[in-house]
Amino acid sequence: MRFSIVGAGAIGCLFGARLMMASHEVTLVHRDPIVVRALKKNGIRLQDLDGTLTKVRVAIRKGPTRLPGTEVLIVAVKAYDTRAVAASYRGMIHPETIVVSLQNGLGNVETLRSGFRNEILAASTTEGALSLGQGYVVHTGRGVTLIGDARGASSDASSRVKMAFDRAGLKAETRSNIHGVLWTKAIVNAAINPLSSLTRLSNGAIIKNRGIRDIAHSAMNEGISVSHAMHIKLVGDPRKLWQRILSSTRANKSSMLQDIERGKMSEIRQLNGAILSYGRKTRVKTPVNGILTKLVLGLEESSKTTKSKVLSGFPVRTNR
Ligand code: KPL
Repeated sequence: MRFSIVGAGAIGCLFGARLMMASHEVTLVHRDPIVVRALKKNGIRLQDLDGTLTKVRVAIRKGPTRLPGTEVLIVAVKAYDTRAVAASYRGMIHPETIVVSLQNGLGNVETLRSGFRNEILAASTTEGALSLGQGYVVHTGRGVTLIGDARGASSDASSRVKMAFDRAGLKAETRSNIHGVLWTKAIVNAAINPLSSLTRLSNGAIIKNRGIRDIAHSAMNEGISVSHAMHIKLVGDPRKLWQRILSSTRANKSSMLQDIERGKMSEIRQLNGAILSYGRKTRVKTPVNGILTKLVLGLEESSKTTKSKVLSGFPVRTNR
């Protein structure tokens, strides 16, 4: 199959490398010329679960760009960049191309619909991926990727993408209730990512800490109440999934902690922030998600400043 992947972060590189190694055609697209240059020079460096390092050559383009011949376009950018992707690719992608949102957070599919007339699938993954620099990714934990048609229709496209992922060693399953999957995962991420960012603890350390577990459970209970008020059918109990994800990605730093450490924006608005705003709409109280949102917004602010100081010795704008 011919894949294009927009977003050469940890997840984009992990999926790109694995699909390439399974003989699919892959083009990675990234908007930052520095990342594009690094990937052109070194390819993707993938460190496997057993420590093996493999260099994988992929085609890399600076985006936004036309991607003729693409059968599947995977959107693997951060949730706060989805709007920019939808706007900049409007009218550029062949109508037959299947678009797959492989992202954390709520609202990505709805945002992609504003820019793509294509069939849109949503995918939610629990694969652990840690970025060690441009194009250098460590696969820190095996997970599963659930895929489904965003309109809830049964789709041949979901099965084909699932098969391609499976053959690439990325265990995948199709789901008809993909919105329930996305909500369940968002509730879990909202109880891992901000807590790991605020404490700087790895996923494995979080699971051992009683106090953090209590906060995580309160955050998840609020998310569950909001999802009920929204008539979303969750897929399993988020509290059990929380436990499972943390133990299978022990060695991982959550994606939000990775962003904070780089002085980048985080996905707090699309996780706890989204639960908070849906809570307001449905009149469900979400004080813990509210506090976590405000704290991480503060953290974003301070880590931006810290990064500037580290870079130059005095505060400068980093434009990232
Ligand atoms: O989705 C993740 C993330 O970091 O965003 C998990 C699965 C929690 C892995 O860290």
